[in-house]
This record gives sequence, structure tokens and C-alpha cells, in this order.
Amino acid sequence: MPDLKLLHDAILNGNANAAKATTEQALAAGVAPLKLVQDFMMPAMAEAGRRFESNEYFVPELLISARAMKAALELIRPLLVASGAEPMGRVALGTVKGDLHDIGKNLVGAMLEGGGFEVIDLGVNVTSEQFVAAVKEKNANIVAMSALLTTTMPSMKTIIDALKQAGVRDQVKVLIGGAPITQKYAEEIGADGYSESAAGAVSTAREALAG
Ligand code: B1M
Repeated sequence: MPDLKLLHDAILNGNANAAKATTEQALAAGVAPLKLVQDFMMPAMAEAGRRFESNEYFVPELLISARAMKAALELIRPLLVASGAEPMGRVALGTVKGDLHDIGKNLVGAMLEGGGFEVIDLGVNVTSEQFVAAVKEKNANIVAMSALLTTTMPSMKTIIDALKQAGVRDQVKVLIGGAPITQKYAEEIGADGYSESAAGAVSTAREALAG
């Protein structure tokens, strides 16, 4: 069993090879994939964010930390994803316009897939038009949006307005999340659900479709 602190430190220091190697060893030793994400990988990104805020890290350091996190997540993602089951719903997922953060969004996608949803990943910097097209053309019945910047949160409201304008708001449940998002904000902009975490997004999606 590897020392799992090495995984935390590899992400914090932007060492993608070490992050991958430690993840591989931990998975081989039977450590639960979600434990690796929640107890070691996410705290490393949170610490990178703290260092960025206090001017110890700058954008290049954040980028290489994110790259190391993504490398490790690539090994974990298939393990979170279930196979073969009839989809519970079709989710159009994306990080909203103006926002390029995708680690949380990718985790949400993997958890939703693991929870039996079909996920259409629209990527980052996703416009209202792209969300509307995914609902109309791909018959998505859930729109899930992620935003990490206070400056891009308003895009969520713009996208909800565009769904209304296009006459498809009633066909979909709108779920939102991301570090600056709150339940209060979800209510303010008329979203159907908010989740603080990727794991929580699965139950929020199930509840939204049931309710
Ligand atoms: Co950015 N960045 N960043 N960044 N970055 C933050 C968000 C910031 C808080 C850092 C800080 O100052 N402490 C700050 C935002 C401040 C604010 O808005 N008030 C910030 C800034 C300022 C910026 C730039 C403007 C910096 C600059 O250029 N000067 C710039 C903006 C670029 C842009 O988007 N237009 C920028 C750029 C970047 C990088 C490209 C370098 C990189 C992103 C790489 C990538 O994603 N591919 C980056 C990173 C890595 C971060 C931090 C350090 C980590 C984000 C992350 O991946 N967290 C972040 C600080 C922080 O969050 N502590 C920061 C791990 C991830 C698993 O968590 O994304 O929160 P998170 O997702 C969680 C939940 O929020 C939830 O589930 C996930 C798992 O539980 N969730 C959902 C997320 N989406 C959901 C959707 C749902 C449900 C749940 O739908 C239903």
C-alpha cells in the first residue's frame, strides 16, 4: 500500500507521473476510488487554490496541479462509471460560458454516469445556444451546469432564460453546482436543484426527475 499523502503532494506539486503511479498502486491495493478523490485529490486542489489566493502559487502552478489531478482522475473515472444499465435520464452537462474550469464538471459527469445517467458532455465555455441545441437535438431531460468563478455565475441565469425563450424550459430539470454556487442562488435564478458535490449531483438529479 503506497503512502497516500504522496498522491496529495504529487497533485499539489504538479507531478502528473507520480500522481498516476500512486493512484495505480492504491487502486491495486484495493483503496476505494472515491476515497482517493475525496480524501487526497480534492484537498490537494483546495490547497493549490489557497496558495493561489495568498500569492504563493500563480496560474502556471495551478495549471500543472490541475494536469496532475486530471491524469489521476483518468484512471479513476472508468471505475466510477457503471455499465449496461438503461439510462435514468439524459444529461446535457457543461461549464458555463466564460469559464474554463472542468475538473469538478468531469467528476460530476463520471458520478452521473456511474449513477446510471447518460451524459452528453458539452465541455467548457458552453453557450446558451449549445445548451438549447443539446436539449432540442439530443433530447436531454436534465441540464447540469458548473461554474467556478463568481464572474461566470450569471451565465447560469442567461442559460435558463434561453431555455425559456426556446420553449424548452418545461422539458428539462436544471441543476447547478460549483464552488461559488449556493442553494440560495439556485432558488434566485429558478434552477430546479443544487448540489455541493459530485456525489450529491446524482441524488439531486434523481430527486429532480422524480419530483
Ligand atoms: Co481558477 N480560480 N482561475 N484555475 N481555480 C479558482 C476557482 C479560484 C477560487 C482560485 C482562488 O482564487 N482561490 C478563483 C475564483 C475566484 C472567484 O471567482 N471569486 C480562480 C481564478 C480567479 C481563476 C482565473 C481568473 C485566474 C487568472 O487567470 N488570473 C482563471 C480563469 C479562467 C477561466 O475560467 N476563464 C483561472 C484558471 C484556472 C486554471 C486554468 C489554471 C485551473 C483550471 C484547470 C481546469 O479546470 N482544467 C484553475 C484551478 C485548478 C482552480 C482551483 C485551484 C481548483 C478548481 C478545482 O478543480 N477544484 C480553484 C480554487 C478552488 O476551488 N479551491 C480556482 C477541484 C474540483 C474537484 O472541485 O470544481 O469545486 P470543484 O467541483 C466540485 C464541486 O464544486 C461540485 O462537485 C465537484 C466535486 O465535488 N460541482 C458541481 C462542480 N460543478 C458542479 C456542477 C453540478 C453539481 C456539482 O451540477 C449539477
